[in-house]
Amino acid sequence: MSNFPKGFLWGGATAANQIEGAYNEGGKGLSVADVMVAGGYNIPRIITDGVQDGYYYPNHNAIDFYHTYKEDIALFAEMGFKIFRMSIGWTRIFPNGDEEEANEEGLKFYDAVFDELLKYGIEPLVTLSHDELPYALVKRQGWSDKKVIDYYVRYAVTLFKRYRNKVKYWLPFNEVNNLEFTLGNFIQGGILNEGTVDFENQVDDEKLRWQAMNNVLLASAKAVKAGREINPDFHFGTMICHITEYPRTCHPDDILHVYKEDQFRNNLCADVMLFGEYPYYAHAFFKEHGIDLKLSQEDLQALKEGVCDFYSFSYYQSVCESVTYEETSVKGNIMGGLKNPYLTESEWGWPIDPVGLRYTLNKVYDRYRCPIMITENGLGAKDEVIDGQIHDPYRIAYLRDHIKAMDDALSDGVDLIGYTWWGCIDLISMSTGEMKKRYGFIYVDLDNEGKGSGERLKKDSFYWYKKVIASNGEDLD
Ligand code: BGP
Repeated sequence: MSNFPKGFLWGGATAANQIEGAYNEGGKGLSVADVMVAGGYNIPRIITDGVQDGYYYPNHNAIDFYHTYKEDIALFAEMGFKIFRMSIGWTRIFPNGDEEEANEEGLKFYDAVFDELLKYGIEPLVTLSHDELPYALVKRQGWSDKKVIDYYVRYAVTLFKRYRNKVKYWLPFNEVNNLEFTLGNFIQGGILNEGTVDFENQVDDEKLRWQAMNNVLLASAKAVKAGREINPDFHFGTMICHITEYPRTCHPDDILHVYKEDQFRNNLCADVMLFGEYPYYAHAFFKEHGIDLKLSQEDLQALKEGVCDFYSFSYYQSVCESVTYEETSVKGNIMGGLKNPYLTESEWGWPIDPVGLRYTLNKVYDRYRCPIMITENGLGAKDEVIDGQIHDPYRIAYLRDHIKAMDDALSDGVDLIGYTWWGCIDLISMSTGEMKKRYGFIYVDLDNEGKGSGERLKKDSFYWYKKVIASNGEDLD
């Protein structure tokens, strides 16, 4: 007997910028994703100052979900999805981010998407901001500008009012803690050097970064409070990029190092979003680094009043860290860290660690004691089409092992309520801009240059996941 409770929310996850395409249709403005050119494994995505001739921007057309959503949602329904995670493109609603009036055409598009999902009994889970900050706000130093809080709250309230009877589950920000990483500076924070920059050469002004982070957390809290006033039945979740860290050795310095890393990397934002205040270790850090967030009484009150009610996170991998270990072999991957000799890796160098998922679920439940949803987990891999079929046993194996880990965590007593596999349909990779880094159960016939028919094909994993959902996690053969 599996431990999955009745009503467990099985589904898949996406983001507007990685699926919709139609980047300049329906009155949409430019977002950060629209100025990122394609990269590759270990090739950073160049960010251009506006859209420029001579570059290929993969998110502009993505997989064209803007025009194919009916067909795609029918496939999700066929798999038996109970929930579908998607984001709303901020610039479809407010093209420059700071308008007084919302763009009706954008709102209508999402009305149609939600209606389609609800027709099949699929619950929408909506991220308000998934790497889609309006580019016009980036030009004004993104989230480090306090005014962006008001623009975001206006955007959020517009959505809450419009969709109050269609959407119950909301995530204010995708991987909110990534703002603290260099990679997140541009994508999440929109803090940009003058002119053309790339990930490698991001400006790294620590004070500005924390100011931006604080503005994001305040914006989240204010939106959550406003949302609950509009519909008390709304559920709000954190969305943390959880990089589970292991000490590479049992040297006490390594244990302490990893503990501190975990606090800052994984816990800090969730602590604010679920406990309603900055934790003690953050105060100590701010003091030591001369960071003054200038929090007013009103701000402190806002953080308290706008706490989320469930914990959600992305889990792809674990990494090893050490301050004592002499590592001669290759470093970890995009998330840093050292290689773990006990784990295998994906073709893109991401360690595969299902036991780490059980460990992480226990760890976060222990800390927050609230319902938990895994809102991203998945394997990016190359697929081959042979006679119209895609055999992807590697994806099924990854999924099976992670579902077993969830089952084990449920038996440990963790209150896990849902699981949305990342990239349930092939989409544009966030870090590389590639199509060939495929996550989907549904194959999309497009290559890295956006060439192909766009046709959708069901992979073996499509049928496998369907069976898992139908048996509520029981049938994993
Ligand atoms: C997360 C992002 C997603 C997604 C995923 C996989 O960090 O929230 O948008 O893309 O990672 O990463 P990638 O697309 O780089 O393989």
